[in-house]
Amino acid sequence: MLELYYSPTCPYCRKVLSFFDANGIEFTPKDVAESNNYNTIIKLGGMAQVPFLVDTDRNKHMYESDAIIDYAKNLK
Ligand SMILES: N[C@@H](CCC(=O)N[C@@H](CS)C(=O)NCC(=O)O)C(=O)O
Repeated sequence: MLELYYSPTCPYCRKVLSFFDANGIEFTPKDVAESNNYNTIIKLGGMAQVPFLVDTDRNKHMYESDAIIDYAKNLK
């Protein structure tokens, strides 16, 4: 399962969200303003930056919108 940590006002996040939407990529959205999501990013990746992708099946996580899109492309 893919989890995308994002902020609704972040243009890099919107780019990834648009790509996921256009390509029918299933994911769980995680708004960093909610719950403990912000702390989770810092704990896993070390930086408070969005977008941040977690692939729970492959135990991978990454920053950078272009890297996230490339990663998702290669899953298809
Ligand atoms: N190069 C990054 C830029 C991401 C970025 O600048 N995100 C902003 C929000 S729009 C952010 O999280 N800033 C907080 C920080 O970098 O500490 C990408 O393409 O994902």
